[in-house]
Amino acid sequence: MLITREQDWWKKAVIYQVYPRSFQDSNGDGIGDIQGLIGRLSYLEKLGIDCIWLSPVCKSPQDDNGYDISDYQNIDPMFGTLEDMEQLFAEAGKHGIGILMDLVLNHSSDEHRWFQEAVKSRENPYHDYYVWRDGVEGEYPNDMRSVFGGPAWQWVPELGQYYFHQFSVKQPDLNWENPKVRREIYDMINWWLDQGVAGFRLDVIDQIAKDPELKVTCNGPRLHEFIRELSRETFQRGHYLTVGEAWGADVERAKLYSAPDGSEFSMVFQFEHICLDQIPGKEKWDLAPLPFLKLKEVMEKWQTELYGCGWNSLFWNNHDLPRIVSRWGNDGIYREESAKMLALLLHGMQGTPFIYQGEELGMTNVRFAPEDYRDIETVNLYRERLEAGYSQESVMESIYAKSRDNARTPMQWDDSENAGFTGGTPWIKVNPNYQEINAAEQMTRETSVWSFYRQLIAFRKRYSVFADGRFTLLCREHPQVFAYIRENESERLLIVCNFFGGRPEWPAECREVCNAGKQQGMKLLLSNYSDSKKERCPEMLRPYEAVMYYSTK
Ligand code: TEU
Ligand code: CA
Repeated sequence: MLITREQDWWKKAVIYQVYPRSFQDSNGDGIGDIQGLIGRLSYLEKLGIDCIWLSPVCKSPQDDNGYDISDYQNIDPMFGTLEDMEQLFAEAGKHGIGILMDLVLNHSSDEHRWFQEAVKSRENPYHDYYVWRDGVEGEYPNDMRSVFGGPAWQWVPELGQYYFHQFSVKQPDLNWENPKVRREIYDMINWWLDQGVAGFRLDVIDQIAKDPELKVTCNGPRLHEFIRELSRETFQRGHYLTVGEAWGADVERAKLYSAPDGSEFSMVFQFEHICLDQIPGKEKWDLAPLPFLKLKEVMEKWQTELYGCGWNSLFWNNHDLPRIVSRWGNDGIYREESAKMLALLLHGMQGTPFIYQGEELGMTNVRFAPEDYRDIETVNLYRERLEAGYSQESVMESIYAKSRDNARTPMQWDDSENAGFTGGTPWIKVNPNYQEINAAEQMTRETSVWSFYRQLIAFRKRYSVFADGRFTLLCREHPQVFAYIRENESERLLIVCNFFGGRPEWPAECREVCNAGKQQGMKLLLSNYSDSKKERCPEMLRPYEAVMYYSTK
């Protein structure tokens, strides 16, 4: 149920990310929409989530699936109207669910009226809403590259200038050094606050203070000055959940972003754990195995160093990331066990959990034919790497593993055609495994991934140790087991996860905790195997076995 909007309400909340174009189509055009989402609010209420993070639905030419906004205060017709948004806010409220809008403030669409004015002349009042450099055609101001491939500079012959774009050519970077830009943005945000949003996710917010001369696109010198002004001018008028996407965040910066005084955001999405299976200095497409001991070390660091002085988001998935059960779990015979293990491991930690649509079903990655991919990043990568001489097989292996479209195949509602997502032709193909993996089948099965997530969400609301318990890592050097304790003055959780498919002995360090716990009536709270022992720890762990014990102190 919706948590009342008192201070720090979001510390007990669970958030569900909806990628609207792939969630539920209501009018048969093959694209998800706001009315479709309204029709699925009771599903989300049953799951028990408190807020929806809604990926962008504002007007956009859809060059980057809506992360290229051409009108921040209107809704793209493919998703619906402002009236549909008003209905969503009202209906969601009746289901006890708040709405977080996705603010894309680092760049606009080149079809935004600001940019349409900016390219008219160097003297136009909107010209320096963007980042321009004089130049000679073909001689880029420097060798900076776009995240989506190609130069980060685009020549405008009529002006004899280049504009800067960290993402696609149709996503010109906004110039945050210009106070008029900041004022326009704050006014827009306050308008959305007046509409009744519960908060915001802020897209690549650590890239807004850029200096292309110095090739600085992340953690620029004025970043926290801008964020504090933004927070002061908007969010601090109430108690909102604000989460910044910060690929460049380390713990020290996260302490600023999530300072308890509310001077910046509630929290950030940091990606240190997510990047561990990437080869340093290489692109995400160059695959590497996950260094498991490093994963434990990184997650322990974030849990312990933000304790009492900041706040974590907790996530494995989003619309940019491959699905975790395929990436670090087992999407074969142990798909359900490993999906539940990954969920229990994450949701036992301190922070606000974010569930990405379909994660609660154990949805998997997909292996499409090249022509079936839709994401600009994937399409560009395929072309660029083939042109660079990579074999098609190696390029496709990278795409199967890391394409953002892995997360963007339509939500699998039931085993009817197109998984119940649309009555028309879906904008992107449905994962062929929808007849085995879908919500309808799982909502009535107690042993389903969906039912497991529902229990985890309920426990977070029931036991305060989930929100305030101190984290202690166990079995630090164990090559297969990720185990930890959470405890406050009156409660203790013991979480033990076999991260792999082997059968390790129950670790001695965990046995000590179990034995001590027995005196305190430790009981099994949750397991991903239906026959796990209730009162005592097992002798060994089965493939991907994950258990959560609870005791009072
Ligand atoms: O993503 C930021 C971003 O850099 C990601 O695109 C990431 O670098 C990439 O996916 C790694 O493969 C945000 C949005 O989440 C993303 O969907 C947008 O494409 C991007 O910003 C531009 O708005
Ligand atoms: Ca539609």
